[in-house]
Amino acid sequence: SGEDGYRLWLKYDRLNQQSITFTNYVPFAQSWYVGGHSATSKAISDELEYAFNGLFGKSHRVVQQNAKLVIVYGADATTLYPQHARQLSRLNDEGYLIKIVGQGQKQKVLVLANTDIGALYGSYALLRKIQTGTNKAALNLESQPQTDIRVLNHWDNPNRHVERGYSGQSIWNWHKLPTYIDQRYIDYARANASIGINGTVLNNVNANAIMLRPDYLKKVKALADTFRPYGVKVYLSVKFSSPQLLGGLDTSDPVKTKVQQWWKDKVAEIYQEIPDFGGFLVKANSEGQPGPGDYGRTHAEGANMLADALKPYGGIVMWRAFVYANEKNEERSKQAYSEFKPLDGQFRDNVLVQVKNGPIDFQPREPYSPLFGATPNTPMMMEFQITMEYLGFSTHFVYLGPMYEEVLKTDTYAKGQGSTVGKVVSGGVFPYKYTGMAGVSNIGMDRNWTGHIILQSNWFVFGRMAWQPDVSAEEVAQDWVKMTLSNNQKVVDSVTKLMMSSHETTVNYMTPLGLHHIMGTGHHYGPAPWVDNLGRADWTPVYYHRATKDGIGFNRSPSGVNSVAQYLSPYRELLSNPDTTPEKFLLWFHHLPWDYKIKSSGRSLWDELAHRYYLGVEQVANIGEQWNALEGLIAESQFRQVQMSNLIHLQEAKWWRDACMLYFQSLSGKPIPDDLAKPQ
Ligand code: GCW
Repeated sequence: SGEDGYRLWLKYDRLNQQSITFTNYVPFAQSWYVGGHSATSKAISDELEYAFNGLFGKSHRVVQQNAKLVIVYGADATTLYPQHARQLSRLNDEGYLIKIVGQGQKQKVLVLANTDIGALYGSYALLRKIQTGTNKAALNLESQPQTDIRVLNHWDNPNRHVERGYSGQSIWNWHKLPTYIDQRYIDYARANASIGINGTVLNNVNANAIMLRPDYLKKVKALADTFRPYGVKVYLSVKFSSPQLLGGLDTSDPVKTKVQQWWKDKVAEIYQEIPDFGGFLVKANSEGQPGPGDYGRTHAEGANMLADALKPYGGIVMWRAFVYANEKNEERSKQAYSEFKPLDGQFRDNVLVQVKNGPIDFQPREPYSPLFGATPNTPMMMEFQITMEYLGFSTHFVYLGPMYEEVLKTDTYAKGQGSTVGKVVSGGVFPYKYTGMAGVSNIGMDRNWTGHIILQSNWFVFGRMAWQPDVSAEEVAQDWVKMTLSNNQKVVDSVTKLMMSSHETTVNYMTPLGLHHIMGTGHHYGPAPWVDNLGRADWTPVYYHRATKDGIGFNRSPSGVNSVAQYLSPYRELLSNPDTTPEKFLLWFHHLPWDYKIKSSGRSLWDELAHRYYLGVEQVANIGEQWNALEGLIAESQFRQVQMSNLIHLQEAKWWRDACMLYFQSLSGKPIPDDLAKPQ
């Protein structure tokens, strides 16, 4: 049924005819006009038609003069509404204005933009305002994206397996492309456009060179053609050794003319098919992938070769900073900074360096990567993980908005106070030519797209935060609940509250107080803090928690591996001392005795650890109870899906707690505090 989650936040369920929202907005649904003749203008009309029929049970398109809702862009907008031309001229190509003008019968809503894509974003914004029951008076809006490149990264392989994907197979049906255009591709583009995502990297960063073969480029072209009206550009991950693998060359050394020529020819071939192709994403010299380092060249030399090939067409390179190697003999959290900071200024102007939010690897919680704020001349692009590799796959109820927000709002002090990570990423600290944010997709063939209804919100919030890095996670959660589940106040309040605390809850039962990388080896599901025999320190849990009978935690302070030196003052000094380190990062930066006194609670470190693990489980139990109280207020199928997942979630939270407590107890030799050790 339509309630099973397939329609995401674009459900457009019928509004109650008695509601103020219905009365307020129904005149516009009965009298709307969209200007222009582009494919995007048609996409806008299609969406309005569909949405208004859903929300109001009626929709009527009229000529411009008679319309109560007018959506126009470009010259139409400035000619028809010269009074708004100045405001429009201050907006970029993707921005929009929504205006409510006139009174009573004469009242009109205007959606104005410089381009058809801006008008598309404005239309989705208007629909969102209606879906969330916004008062008409609050409809005057001006918005434009604060980052340029807002992309999903699909870790999808050509055989449809999704690396770290927990929602079924890849939605890209390479076998039936280019001829068969699945409706899902169009719905995917609609969903992305509705939250401002303007690009997609179709394939895994652990790239298969096959994607650049002429027959695959035809398939990629078919997707690009499908997404174009929705403003979603296509990008590809490329394998650095493609000149050898596909071209039959004997090298992929970036300084060799024949290698450069091979890429130039390949890029020309791509643009022949896809004139607005976005560019390349590259994982090089990382976890076994080939790269410029194979020839003694730097990351900059590798990236620049590709950038030069793409430049004539306006394409860009997103070069990943996720590089680390056990052989380097440097602590893993420090390696990306050590490698890339010295390269600042050496990259072409169409290269962005894409950095994971934290310095290790998408842990439930990490401090921000010190590369943010460290490179005045090289745009650092944010990479968030939307898929839940280290956060319970797709059975745990976890909203990532607060986690993204925590990172984006942290101050780097790069140019004094207020130089938040979000500002760095959006070019507000250093004037980057390009800015961007990438989210590793959680989408698959599951009916509900993301394997768990609640996890749809992570796709949603990623888009909203890429558009506006300082948007509040709570506001976005509310919008999502209203659009996806229900406008019922009890549902909105209760689910938003659960969502807002769900990330902290997960950290509590998985990795409290700054613990990290203690998940099961390889698959990263469930606890395995005891694993100590992997032969590589940088993959081994005991190396990260360092628990012994004396204490626990990783000393990254100046008396240890001194990764804190990569942060700027005064954050650096704060992190150097356990007494001033935020408790959430305590064991990330310090090794402390079990009886170290925790400031906020006065408990010993051991008791605090136990307290958090037990609290996490209680909080998960509470999610289940609160959810159950909403029965009847949410569509049956959505309700049941989440209810069943909550049962798994609770079992697994207990698994985490018990496994970690028993293991750490075997080292600390301390009892579980009395107030916790009641029968469960
Ligand atoms: O988190 C790790 C994952 C790998 C992934 C890698 C990366 C795509 O375990 O599966 O590979 O990060 O980001 O490159």
